[in-house]
Amino acid sequence: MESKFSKGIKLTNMDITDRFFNKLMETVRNEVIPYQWRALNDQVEEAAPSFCMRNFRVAAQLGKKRRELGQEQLPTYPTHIFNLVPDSMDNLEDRFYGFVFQDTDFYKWIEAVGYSLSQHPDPELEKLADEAIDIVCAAQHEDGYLDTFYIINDLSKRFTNLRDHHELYCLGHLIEGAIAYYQATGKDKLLNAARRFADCVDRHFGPEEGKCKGYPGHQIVEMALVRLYEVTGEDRYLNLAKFFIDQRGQKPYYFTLEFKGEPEGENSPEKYHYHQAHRPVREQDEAVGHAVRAVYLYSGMADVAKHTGDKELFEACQRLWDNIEYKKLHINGGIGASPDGEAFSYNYNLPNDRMYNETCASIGLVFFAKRMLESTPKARYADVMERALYNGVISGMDLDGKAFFYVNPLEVEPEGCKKDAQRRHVALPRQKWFGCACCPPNLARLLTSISSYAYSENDDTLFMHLYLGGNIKKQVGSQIVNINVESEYPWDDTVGITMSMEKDTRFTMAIRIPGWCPDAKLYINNEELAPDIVDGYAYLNRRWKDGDTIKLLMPMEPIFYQASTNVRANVGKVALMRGPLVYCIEEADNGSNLQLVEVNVNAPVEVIHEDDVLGDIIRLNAKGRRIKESGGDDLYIKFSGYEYEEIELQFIPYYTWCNRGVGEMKTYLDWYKEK
Ligand code: FUB
Ligand code: ZN
Repeated sequence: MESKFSKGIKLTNMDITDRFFNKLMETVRNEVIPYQWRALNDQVEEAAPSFCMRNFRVAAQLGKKRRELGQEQLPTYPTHIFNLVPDSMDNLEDRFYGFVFQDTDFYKWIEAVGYSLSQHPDPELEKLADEAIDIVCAAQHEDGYLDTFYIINDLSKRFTNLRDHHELYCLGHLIEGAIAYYQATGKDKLLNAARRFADCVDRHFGPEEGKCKGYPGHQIVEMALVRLYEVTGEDRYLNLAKFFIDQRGQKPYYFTLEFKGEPEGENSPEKYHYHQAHRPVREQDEAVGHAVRAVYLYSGMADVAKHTGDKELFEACQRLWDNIEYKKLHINGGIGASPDGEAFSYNYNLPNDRMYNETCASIGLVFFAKRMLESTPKARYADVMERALYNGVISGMDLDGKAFFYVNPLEVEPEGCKKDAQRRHVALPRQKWFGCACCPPNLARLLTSISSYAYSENDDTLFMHLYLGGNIKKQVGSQIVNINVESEYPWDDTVGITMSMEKDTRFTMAIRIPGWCPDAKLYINNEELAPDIVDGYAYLNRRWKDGDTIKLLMPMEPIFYQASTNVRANVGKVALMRGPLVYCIEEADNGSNLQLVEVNVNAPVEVIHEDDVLGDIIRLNAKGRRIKESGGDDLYIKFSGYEYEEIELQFIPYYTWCNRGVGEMKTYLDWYKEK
């Protein structure tokens, strides 16, 4: 934490021209946001209903009745049901349906809408959003409380099941959505609703005597409260975030107090690991439990540490980060190796075909990386952010934004995903929507705000973490400097930067040298440099003048990688990458029975530019061989070795897999060397 902090650039300060991300962002803007709106309103026939907007309407009606008749006149419903699915969509009752956290479907939608509007004004979308905000705000209880599950079912039970229910999670997403919409439009109706709910929570929880000492079962409110503090300047939001963080893991365990009457077992130590509440967070050094919750917590910890200068808390973030990066990270940036609890597994247990790797977990890892980078710019944080973003995050969506993966495997045998209990959670192909629809809207909010991940700044430095192309405005003293970044990343190896400004100005461009390319070269005005590289960033501090150029050259040879030998699943195997992209082979190009193919690691790999059904991409062709089938009708035969036929293996970028129907896929392959 010794260096000066930075902050992600404002979305309005960058006009993105990046071909790769522009396509993704346009897909979100034109497909995902409108589709999601229909999903929130249960208008997508082939998808599981969300009930989200309906729940807000029902809550508002009940609120009206409550005010007219009194709370005691209203019906109550049980609050132990986690996901209420009606038998039929006809004759629904005036009650809450769906998962307990269904409100967040809207909050994530409005966040993506906010980010999108800040870059692409769209009066029609804004009008729709305003109307939706009216519906949401009408549901808010007089004292600011806003969670339709309890408003509809039984208000007297609110905040009584922090472990399993998601009121504080809903508040977190509400805050994030409200801030995005406020910053895009200047309209503060939803922000005020978020503040009122945050104030209600602040009155209920805290260190003061008489207040509840609980903390959320599903984190996110911590980082959201820090954002609310940043936007409003109100210390109490930061203090509340810190309270939730420090309370977690204290003894006596809050969840045990909360569930006094519960049968033994429910509050077992595993449950505490699941919630990262097994120990005070400052003492934790291994990423455990539900992966999304974990990385949301670590992000909140990094935020609080940054704002309070809390070294001890930041050191805990660093230890947890190291554990993920060195022991628990799949090559595609996926985390959460265990489907049991959507959770981290033990160190180095990184299976290829039965892992979980939820899209949201990789997104959460990107959040965590962003915060680590803003506190201490180390290229390795950005390397992981990039690994996740270009691989296991965007594989969560198909190329036309109409279907989504919840889990992101590295190897697939379709029959196994249907018939093997350990792989059944790998739903093929991508799904139209999910009853528990956390991943698609999470993708939408991340992709629409991508520039704030790619670049961060402080008064005198612009950090380039990712090589996103576009025009950036940077305030330096009283002057606005325009920084134009031309980039065909991740396909092309050259990034060109041109400065325009009225007066010569001193500031620092801090450019990340990617971990995958230690031989990157930098040029200023076409002269090669040997800059100071600190923690993987080249710091170019000078008096810049109009027309100055920087060129970053990152030779992008295809490279085979092997995992640490501690990763049992991948001993004797290699994965192919080019630049930040992980590649895989699919049945569509290579036939079935991919267990029979091996790749030749010392033959040249051909780089092929293709513009086809998978988009304008680079494919890689490698020499390989296929074991000839043997054995006949016998399951076991006396050893005689295999016979091979030579083949050409066709690799595609991992994120494009499963866009041509369901088939086998492999990322890690057996290898051999030509004699
Ligand atoms: O609990 C809310 C969300 O649902 C989690 O973040 C996801 O992992 C899914 O379980
Ligand atoms: Zn998810």
